[in-house]
Amino acid sequence: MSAVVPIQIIPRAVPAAMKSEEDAPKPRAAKATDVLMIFPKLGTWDDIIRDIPLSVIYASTESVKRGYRVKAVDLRFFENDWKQEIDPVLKAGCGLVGISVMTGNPVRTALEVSQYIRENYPDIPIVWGGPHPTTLPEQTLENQYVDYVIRDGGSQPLAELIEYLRGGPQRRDEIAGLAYKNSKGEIKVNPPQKQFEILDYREIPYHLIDISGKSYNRLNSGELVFPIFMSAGCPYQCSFCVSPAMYRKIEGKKWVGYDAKEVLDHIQYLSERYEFPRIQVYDDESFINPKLMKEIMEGWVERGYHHKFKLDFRGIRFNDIERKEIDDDYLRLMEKVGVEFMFIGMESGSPRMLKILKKAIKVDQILRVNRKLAQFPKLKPHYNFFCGAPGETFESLNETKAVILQIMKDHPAAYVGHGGHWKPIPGSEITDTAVRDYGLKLPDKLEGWAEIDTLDMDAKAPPYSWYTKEIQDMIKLLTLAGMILDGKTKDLIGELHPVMSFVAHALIKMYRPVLRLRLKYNYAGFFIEHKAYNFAINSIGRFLKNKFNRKTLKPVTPAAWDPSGEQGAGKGA
Ligand code: B12
Ligand code: SF4
Repeated sequence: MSAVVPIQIIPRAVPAAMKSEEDAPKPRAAKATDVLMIFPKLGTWDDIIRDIPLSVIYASTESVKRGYRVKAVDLRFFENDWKQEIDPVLKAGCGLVGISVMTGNPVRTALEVSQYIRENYPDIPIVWGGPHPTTLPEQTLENQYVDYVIRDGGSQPLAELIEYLRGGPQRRDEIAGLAYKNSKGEIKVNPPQKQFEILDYREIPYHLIDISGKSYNRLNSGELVFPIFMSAGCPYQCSFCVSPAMYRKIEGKKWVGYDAKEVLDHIQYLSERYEFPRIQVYDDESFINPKLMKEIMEGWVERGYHHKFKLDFRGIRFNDIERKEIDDDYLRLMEKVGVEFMFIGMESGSPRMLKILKKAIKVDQILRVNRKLAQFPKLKPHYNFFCGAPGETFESLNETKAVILQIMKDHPAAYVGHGGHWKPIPGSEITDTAVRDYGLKLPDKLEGWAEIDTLDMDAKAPPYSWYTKEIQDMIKLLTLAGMILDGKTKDLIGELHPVMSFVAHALIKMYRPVLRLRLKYNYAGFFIEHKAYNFAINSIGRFLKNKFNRKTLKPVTPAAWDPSGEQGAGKGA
């Protein structure tokens, strides 16, 4: 293997008549593959939620429409053999490699892939897209292995970048959302896109990935959960979330609901091509316009989808459920539709923390809505919360504890999240607060963000200046409460293994009174159960890894690519 080759910027001669180097003839010609889109390994999440890599599919839409040769590979299905998988494509000639990157562990694996490509195929440019580079384009580009960043929706800018690289008339300084290093090595960040990227479902190139429940499912259940959007954007300003920063660039309304008929036709279109029993709406906020959602739900029932699919929402808020339009009839309609899991952000049970988090909800509202939902047993609320954001104290955690216990009492079938430590996600307002007011040091290099991963329940508490031993103990207690007091752990294990489920059920039942006593006295001394719990979770992780045989589950490989673009488009192919 050759040594690390830093970015090669070959200065181009600029004829005098041209305005800038952007006008200069481009050096590249059409390649066997115009872009190889890569979804990297995420880490622990890969065995828990392995959803379709929608990011690389959506971002390829305009490129496929224009007839560019696009291949996609999902590295979650490979161990160390991922290099053999991408080598043939890169060797045959590839104009660009695109990688989709979220903050945390995906940064590590995306860097590993980028380094490999740079070292072995130094002429192939690399573009990163996704939430991480979107919020930190400059720092991402400072890394020697990243040549381009595309911020926000990737479809249009990616196609324009390909056109530029193929030597077409496209200028790269005119591609909205693109950031790059110019010929002097300076980082240039073009103005962002100012409209939401709303794609025509007929043009989304789902065929780039071989979609089936065998490969894409949760906890290796074999059940394909098809993700779709019913709206774009979110008008709220929660301080812990990246959405406000992302949507600030959008001109006009920060939320757009999709046409009801188009949403229903999209589902029809998918159901003719794939087999899936469940749909998850990936929207940030689905209920800004309850009338529109009602129209979708009525159409859903008219078309008989309620006999075919379960429907889960991840963007639904406590205040939505208290709107006057969302009355009992509305909730009954949701039950009829087959709505099951509703992920509702509670975030904290402390009035002070809710203010800091700018969640725009109140504690009494949380409790009221929970009691209301208890009357609709088919709807399963899953209330997410987290601990330890700047401003958190032992008292505020105590308030969260009280709310969790009350929720469980009022609605024993409800789920609460697993808690866990707050992490500084770049772009969120509260991350800036932590830096400004609490002296938190953020990674000054791209690779540092790989350490900011949230799925580390057993890891040591983060070294935040506002953490005390009391806070850390309380977070341990709440994390265990979030997993043990509701039926989540038992239900999840039930899906994995009947014997394991029976044993887990018995243990959880025996342990609950002990945990309740601990919670009553806020006592986290001799916390061997916490260690035992982490051990059990890690064992389940290993079990899942073994059960998920990557070699036999590989979805479409670049080598199997068919220029007609038809591969994998059949039902559960
Ligand atoms: C599904 C999902 C997950 C899944 C993973 C998806 C999968 N395929 O299995 C799981 C459960 C693993 C997950 C985990 C987490 N997630 Co998440 N997740 C989402 C969610 C709901 C949908 C992602 C998605 O597919 N969107 C649809 C696609 C089309 O959008 P997209 O990914 O943004 O892609 C577009 C552009 O970004 C761009 N693009 C993306 N990739 C590329 C690549 C190239 C080359 C180009 C040119 C363009 C491009 O083009 C696409 C459109 O054309 C989003 C919220 C949302 N509505 O998007 C949050 C979101 C991505 N998650 C977020 C967070 C905070 C997390 C967690 C940290 C949560 C936690 N508490 O643990 C973890 C950390 C992940 C990790 N370290 O591994 C944040 C982003 C934070 C960040 N900076 O990365 C989001 C935006 C939610 C939010 N508003 O806060 N998540
Ligand atoms: S947490 Fe949800 S409601 Fe709040 S800004 Fe983010 S997406 Fe919107």
